[in-house]
Amino acid sequence: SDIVISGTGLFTPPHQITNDELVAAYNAYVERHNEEYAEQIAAGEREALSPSSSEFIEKASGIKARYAMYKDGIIDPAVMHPVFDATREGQTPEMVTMGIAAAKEAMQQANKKPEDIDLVIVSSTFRQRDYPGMAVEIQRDLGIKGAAYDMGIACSSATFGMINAYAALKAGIARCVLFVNPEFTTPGLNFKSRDSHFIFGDVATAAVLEPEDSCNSEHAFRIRHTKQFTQFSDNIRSDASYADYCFEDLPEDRPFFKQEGRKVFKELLPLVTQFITEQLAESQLEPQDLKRMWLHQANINMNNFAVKKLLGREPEGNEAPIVLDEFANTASSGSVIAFHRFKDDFAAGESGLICSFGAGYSIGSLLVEKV
Ligand code: CO8
Repeated sequence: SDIVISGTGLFTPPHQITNDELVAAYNAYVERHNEEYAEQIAAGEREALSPSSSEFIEKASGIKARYAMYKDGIIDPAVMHPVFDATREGQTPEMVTMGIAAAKEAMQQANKKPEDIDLVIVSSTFRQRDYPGMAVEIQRDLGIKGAAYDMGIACSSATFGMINAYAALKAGIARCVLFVNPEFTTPGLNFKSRDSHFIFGDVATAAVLEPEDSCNSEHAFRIRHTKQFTQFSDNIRSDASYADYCFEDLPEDRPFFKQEGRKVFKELLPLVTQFITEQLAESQLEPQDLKRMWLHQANINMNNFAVKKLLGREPEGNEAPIVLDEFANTASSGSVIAFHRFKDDFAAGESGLICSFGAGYSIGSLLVEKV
């Protein structure tokens, strides 16, 4: 039997932060910093910080706002990070709560009850705890029997996670998979960095995957082809490690996301367009045959560039929908948010591509067709 994505879900965090709010906090922080170190700056011993701007952010990235689980600390110039309680024994990490909210919507769309599911895959950029697995906690909380595990590969965690679900179903080792993709990115973002403070937001997505035989959902998309690619690059990097306590004098910005944005743009785009061209050719398709491309949501200029290269013209209407204006970059979730939001107008037999690209480098893609 073919494998289908029979439902998807989206959890939107409670707080929105606009560019203007974020920039106001950053610029107040810069002013404080430059006042505090005025003497050293004047003596040439320390560099003055420059202000950020909403115009730059929107023009360079297409981002207008982002969602956050916790807003107050992020927009407080004296704090500049989300403020929340550490998860202690018996308490539930945010990523589990976020994932369950998205999972419930996906199960509802797919018409599935906990007893129908026998594998839970949580795939995300970060893990709030190394073990026990967040997937196992979600499995317990939803009352699902069978197996559950965590995995991740940064920007392509969502597509690689769904491809893992597809492979487990194809191999017959699972009957119905709940894929959960919580991206609690704000604690991993350096809100004191002008180059990156605007890039990420929090979100969770989820999907149910199963053989077409058992599917009783009107939302189903058949997976026609999957493709994965990785090539080492540390142009996008975080050095945070469970062993960090062993070392003294680690730099303050060690845990955070860092990137060479220009290099990423330049190196990744040719890989992405070649990858998509190859994947479509392997399925005897041309880019023009797709109704829609639900692409990774890191940068609007990057997506427009990729689509233009593939179609030979600018994207029209909802051919390559953008959600990063509202959500910012959500690590691996962007292409799934776009799929969730922009899939209801498909007629049977129409095709589209869910494709992520980013840190690793990694590219993951599922060619799907409306059942
Ligand atoms: N405000 C005002 N000016 C600024 C700001 C700012 N905030 N930031 C930089 N500038 C200035 C620079 O100083 C520079 O000035 P000058 O020309 O005088 O030196 C000028 O603006 C241009 O700077 P850049 O060249 O850096 O600007 P770009 O046009 O390249 O835009 C972007 C920067 C938006 C970062 C862009 O390079 C980009 O998006 N690149 C693609 C990156 C990408 O796709 N990355 C993948 C992201 S990784 C991912 O998706 C998941 C990873 C894991 C998640 C981790 C979660 C925390």
